[in-house]
Amino acid sequence: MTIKTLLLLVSSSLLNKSSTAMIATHVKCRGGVYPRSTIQRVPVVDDEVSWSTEIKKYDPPDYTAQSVIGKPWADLDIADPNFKPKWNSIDGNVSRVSYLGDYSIVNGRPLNPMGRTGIKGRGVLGRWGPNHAADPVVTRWKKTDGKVNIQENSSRPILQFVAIKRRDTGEWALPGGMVDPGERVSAAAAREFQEEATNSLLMSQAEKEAWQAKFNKFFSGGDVIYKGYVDDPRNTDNSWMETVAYSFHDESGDTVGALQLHAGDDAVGVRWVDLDRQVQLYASHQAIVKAVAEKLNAHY
Ligand code: RP5
Repeated sequence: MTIKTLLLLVSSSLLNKSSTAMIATHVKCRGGVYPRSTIQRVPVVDDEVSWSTEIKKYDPPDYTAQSVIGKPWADLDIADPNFKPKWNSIDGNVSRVSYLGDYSIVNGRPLNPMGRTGIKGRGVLGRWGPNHAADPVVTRWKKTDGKVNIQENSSRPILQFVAIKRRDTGEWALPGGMVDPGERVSAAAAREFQEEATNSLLMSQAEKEAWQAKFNKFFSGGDVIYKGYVDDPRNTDNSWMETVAYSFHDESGDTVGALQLHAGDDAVGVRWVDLDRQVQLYASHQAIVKAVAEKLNAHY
């Protein structure tokens, strides 16, 4: 399959001073079997992704996983008379606003602004429309005997970032997660790091507070590195992931860089990974770490 529209990292509206890499089209949420199911997506070739391209026959399966139905953290069924969402708005303490601008509602359902995915419904996602996540990119310089490692070919310093191995797909990923209703996105990024990459879930309340006191300053100084759509394998025509990714850099390596990592919650592994173009990551995380490398003038 030619992926002529894939690629592109185009810069868009800048947040703070950091550049925001945008995903030009989605690939990982097209084709194949939908995650945690036996439902086959209908194939959608590159030229058919956009809703503005008319397709004679497009009749994808309609799938909402049993695991989200009736859950307190999830929306009601779209046809439930008690479900009265305020699309494209802040709806109580749930944000139904997309970073991509207003999305369309067709036959009562929000339409994925990036186009067709070969499956409709909500899949395993909790929200119809945008599902908001936060991703922390925690970095330090790679050092040997206290000296920063310089990569021979690029002559640039090698950056390391914290990655977790996801329990659901087994892929390496940023230790991100969903923003809780009413939660500040930046707070969610720090909380997710704590839950996914440290042993905070085993800590007592006092230990958690001590951790927070120690790392509050570090995690309050993050730069927004990306804000937008995520090419997440769970996306559907009516439900999709969006994230804000924050870069938290430990220049000296003495703060978070010296932390003992511990896989928690949804992770089965955690480690410092040398950042370069060979790194394969979940969803759109590769584009995000690349943007961090560029921002810090690191080897990639
Ligand atoms: C990705 O899914 C986001 O970038 C974030 O890393 C993650 C959030 O989902 P869970 O890890 O909570 O499943 O799209």
